[in-house]
Amino acid sequence: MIERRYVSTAQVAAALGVSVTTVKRWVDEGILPAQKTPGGHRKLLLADVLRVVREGNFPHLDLGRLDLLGLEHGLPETAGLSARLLDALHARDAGAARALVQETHAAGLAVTALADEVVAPAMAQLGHEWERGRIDVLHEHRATQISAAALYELKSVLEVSASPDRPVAVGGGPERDPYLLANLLAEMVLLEAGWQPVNFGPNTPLVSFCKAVGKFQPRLLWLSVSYLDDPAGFAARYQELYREAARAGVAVAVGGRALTESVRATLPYTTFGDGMSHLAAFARSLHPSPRPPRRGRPRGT
Ligand code: B12
Repeated sequence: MIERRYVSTAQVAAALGVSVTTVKRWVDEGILPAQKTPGGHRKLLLADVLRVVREGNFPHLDLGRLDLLGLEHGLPETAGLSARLLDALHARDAGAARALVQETHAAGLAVTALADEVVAPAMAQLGHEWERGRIDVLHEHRATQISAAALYELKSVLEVSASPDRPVAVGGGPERDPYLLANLLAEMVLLEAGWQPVNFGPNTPLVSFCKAVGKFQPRLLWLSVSYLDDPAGFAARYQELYREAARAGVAVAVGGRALTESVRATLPYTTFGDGMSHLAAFARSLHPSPRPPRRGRPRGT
């Protein structure tokens, strides 16, 4: 059902147009995470190889060597993937949702695109159907749980290949905001960007984030705000959190539909983002991920 596709160092060397020794050195330098088999062989997760492909520039790239059926024709459009996810959610087909999430990632779709171009549009469509009375709030809850289950499995794949020395980020949603998916995706995007995210999830009192800043000494705090029943009360408590973070030199990234322009105008923050691609770009600006050495490196870097 869930394929964690592994490829050999020889396959990777052939696909990237480099020697097996180079691939082994990249593994030893932590640029290409790998698992060692009891026999001492290095097993590389396909998703990691495709991530390095995305970050590097390999003039002799030949993905066909990784015999990934159908990749030479490129990934399907994300709009099509989002429609497929919506179909799975309508049908309450958890298996189809899991397969879609796993396979698109294994095929090279970044978590940021999965979040902004696949999951968010599919859930937004469900929201419109609820608003028009076509579906019940029950479907929204079930769709959230099915999507979350598929994402948690992908998160475990991302965690396997995470390198040891990563900066810490803490985050979640404020009190009385029940929204789960945006925070889970923020956590996964930060994992993919080489961070160690600590997600407190939705409905977390802002005062607890103040404590988390002291306890976890993060470099980054994210806040996803999808629902506010008391914007003024939130702004007052948030000011205290931002002061705490600023004192500790912690960058604060905020986002979410409830942070409208008028609400944002009352808040200090380091960065605001409309989508997870903004969070990833900001996180990478604070902590650039290590790049493959010279051979295959983008021109001029
Ligand atoms: C699922 C859902 C629920 C579920 C939540 C289940 C759960 N545990 O998560 C439940 C049923 C609880 C719910 C409740 C309500 N809901 Co509701 N809900 C939704 C729905 C369908 C999907 C939300 C979701 O998870 N989307 C997926 C995430 C990944 O996408 P996203 O939130 O857009 O986040 C993206 C960006 O904002 C950004 N982002 C988000 N956080 C962050 C953080 C950072 C740092 C950055 C950089 C970026 C960023 O990136 C994300 C990915 O692209 C939306 C429809 C929609 N348009 O999203 C309606 C929707 C948000 N709900 C709505 C409403 C009205 C409500 C209720 C008030 C209904 C009611 N009367 O009770 C309540 C309010 C909450 C409450 N107190 O209960 C309306 C809001 C309308 C408005 N004007 O804002 C919507 C838009 C539906 C609609 N079309 O009318 N809801």
